[in-house]
Amino acid sequence: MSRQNRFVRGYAVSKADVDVVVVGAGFAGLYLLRELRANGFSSRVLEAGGDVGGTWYWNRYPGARCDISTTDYTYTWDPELHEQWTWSEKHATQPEILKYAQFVATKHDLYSSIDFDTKVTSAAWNESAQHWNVETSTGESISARHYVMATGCLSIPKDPDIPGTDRYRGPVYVTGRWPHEGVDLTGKRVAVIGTGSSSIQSIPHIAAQAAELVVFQRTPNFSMPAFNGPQPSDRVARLKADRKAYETEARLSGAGVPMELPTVSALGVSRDEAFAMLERSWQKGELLALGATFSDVGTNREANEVICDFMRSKIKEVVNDPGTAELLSPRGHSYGTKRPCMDTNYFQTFNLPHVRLVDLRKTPISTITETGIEFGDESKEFDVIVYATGFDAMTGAIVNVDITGKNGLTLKKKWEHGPLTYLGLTSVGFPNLYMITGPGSPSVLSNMMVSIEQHVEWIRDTLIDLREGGFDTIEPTPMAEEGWRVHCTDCADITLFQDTNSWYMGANVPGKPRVLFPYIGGVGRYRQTCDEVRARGFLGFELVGSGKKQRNDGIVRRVQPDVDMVLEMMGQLGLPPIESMSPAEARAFSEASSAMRPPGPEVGEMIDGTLPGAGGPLEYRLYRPATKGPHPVVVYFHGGGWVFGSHVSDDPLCRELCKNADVVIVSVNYRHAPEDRFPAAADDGYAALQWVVANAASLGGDPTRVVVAGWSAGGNVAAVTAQLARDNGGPALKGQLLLTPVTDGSRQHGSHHENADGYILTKSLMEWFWNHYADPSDRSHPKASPLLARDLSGLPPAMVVTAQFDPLRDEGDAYARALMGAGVPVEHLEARGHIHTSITMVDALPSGKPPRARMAAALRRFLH
Ligand code: N01
Repeated sequence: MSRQNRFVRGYAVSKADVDVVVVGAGFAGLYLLRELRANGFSSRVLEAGGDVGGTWYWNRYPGARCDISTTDYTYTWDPELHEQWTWSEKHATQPEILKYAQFVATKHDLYSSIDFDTKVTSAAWNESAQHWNVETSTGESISARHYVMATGCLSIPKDPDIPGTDRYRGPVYVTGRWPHEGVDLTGKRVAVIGTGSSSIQSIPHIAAQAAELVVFQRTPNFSMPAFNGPQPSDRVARLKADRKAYETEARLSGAGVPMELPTVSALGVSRDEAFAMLERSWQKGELLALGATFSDVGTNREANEVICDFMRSKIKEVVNDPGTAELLSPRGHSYGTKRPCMDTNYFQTFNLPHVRLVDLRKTPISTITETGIEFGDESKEFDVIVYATGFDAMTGAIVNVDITGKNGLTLKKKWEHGPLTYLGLTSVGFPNLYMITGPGSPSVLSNMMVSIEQHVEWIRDTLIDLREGGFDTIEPTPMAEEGWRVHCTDCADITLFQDTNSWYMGANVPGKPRVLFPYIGGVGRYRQTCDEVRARGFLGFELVGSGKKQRNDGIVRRVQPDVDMVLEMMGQLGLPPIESMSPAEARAFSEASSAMRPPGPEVGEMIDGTLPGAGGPLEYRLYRPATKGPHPVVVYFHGGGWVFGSHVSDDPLCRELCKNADVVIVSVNYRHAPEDRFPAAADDGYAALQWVVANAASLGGDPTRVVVAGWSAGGNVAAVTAQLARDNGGPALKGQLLLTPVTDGSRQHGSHHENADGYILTKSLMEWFWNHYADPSDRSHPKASPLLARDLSGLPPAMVVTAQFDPLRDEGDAYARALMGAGVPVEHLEARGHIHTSITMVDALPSGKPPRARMAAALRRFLH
């Protein structure tokens, strides 16, 4: 029988030849096994432990519990379980969770397909046979079409990397490998090294038995009381009312647990109010509650510091000795960038007379000895040492197995500079290999149950699609994998994770690459992405079957993640298109939107005034830095398609540029269309420049150091003003800063079609702007279309910023190239993943910060 036939019919020729080998019999392996069987795939599960349960089989240290509520940390795929199993408390203990795994495995008769005490020693892709050869510690060779690593994210304890660990002659325990029969520490002198979740849970229990306990702490951690007890009544009520709706909400949420979305900035309320809000979250005793109190604690360090202060105040309240309280108080890393912990009387334990805290930053361990530990200038004897030093997380268990893909490439080698995956599920060069909750998926930043079920279902559905489509193999394309890497990095870059040495960043294992291993874009968005990949014909994958091949190359997420969220939110609001409004309505809409945004940073001074324009007085707003003047001057023109906006409408951007470039900014309210059509705006731009230079000294500016700048239609006015200044004998300019400028009224460029819809500025809105501003016959005039000027030489140095998903992108790019061609020095920044408006959204979209930093640097270069 051909392999193809066997695969289609879905039964095993022999135990040594199956459709799917799954490594690991934790919650992922169990559910996958059940789904594979239910869908006619022959399968084997290989498990290194002696029973099911995965992490809950191994982590038996005293006090081990799950810190996601049992309302949420529970399978959803078998509705009968909700009737047949009752969780006894809010946070289940390790023994209870293990019993649950055993109960499910028994109920669904899964044990018979699992080989326990069986490690995979190697797995190699056989290219000619198109299957995996899996070798086990029991000497078996198994061939499988598909190979799934369901090995968990925190399975391989890391080497404690402390000198002298081999010397110690007393008993040593590792929290992640705690003896099954338990350990009696009564009357013992115990050392615990490490203060992560495992340690924080176990320390109160160890202290209750030990005669003496010394805790060796390198980095203090944030922890809140678990307030364990009955399941949370509000969640229970919601589950009873509509379980399906609750589960759907969890699946589409940020972290796999239904939470109310925060809308308030931690900096937008008084400190007292912030602390009162945090207190309410604290009282919930839920791991995710504190972080979900405010909208900006994940991205804004100052906002995050509010939570840190609150948490430190709580430690001070319970720890009697102020010195110990301070030592236990985390400083120098943002809340949430190391896994926050939940405890029961952890901090209180340090009030006990036989418990001591040692600060390894002040007194590092010089060596472990035969009888104890030497640290600082002390040498202390211990009866027992407990290592709670953590795991080689996310990748440890995967690369621990020798996995060899195409052309002899091992996964370990491929990942030596960081894991490369597509969706955290698959990897180029390793056909038919899948990772459940692998690096590049939400995994440890989520309720693992939700993420496990999502991955299992995606793999199941993919295997069914392959079978139905007559395909034998699936492998991601290099473009898709690189696109996913970039997207994961974009997501990580807007958070505070990068600054902290955590296991999330691989920083706990010497030599491990420093990247954010899990995907931080959120459980719901991630699920939608995975679903989209399948719905779009396995976008980013190559599928091969006998005599057929389907390669659907592409990148699934290209827009910056925060920009994507804004687009989604705006889509949900269902706003009417601006081009369906009258100019007056559009102006009111623009003003109302501006009123809701963050104000931008403080500047030294803001003064409103009027200046003479080409057709009458124009309002302006002057922004002055807090530093000593006179300052160089930027004459700024706002965006708004010549129709709306004003001298104050780009306030946040002007403030930030003023502060960061240390310049005076004069933002001008040039005349607007349709009341004042072309060339009113252009003439006002030039008139304003002349007035500012003539009056620079009285404005606190330096008339010899002046730049024009503008965004969108304002970029058009700035570019035109620079040309008018060149052609009319001055004033001399030091530079021009053009942010996503309008440069060509013909609108023939490809980006007008490519990005016609969906990115706020649309093709039809641009047409509406032009129709209000200029007659078709005027649009080719260089005062309307600076790109069409016959000569661009002799213009001041420029910085041109264009955005990837902007209809105006190509005309901005063309202007940058044309300036360069004319010998003008140009810095051209093509902002990847940005849209027309996103770079101006100060303090709202963190991904706009790097391009704006480049803009401020350009101004400094032009002017200082
Ligand atoms: O491990 P950790 P863990 N010298 O890596 C210290 C999950 N979990 O087993 O921070 C001295 O967090 C290290 O110090 P530092 C959860 O996701 C969940 O506690 O690197 N100290 C740190 O203090 C959790 O995050 C649950 O400076 C050394 C500690 O050891 C993850 O598992 C319960 C050292 C390690 O902390 C891991 O938690 C338990 C050295 N050489 C765990 N090396 C629940 O759901 C390391 N350290 C409840």
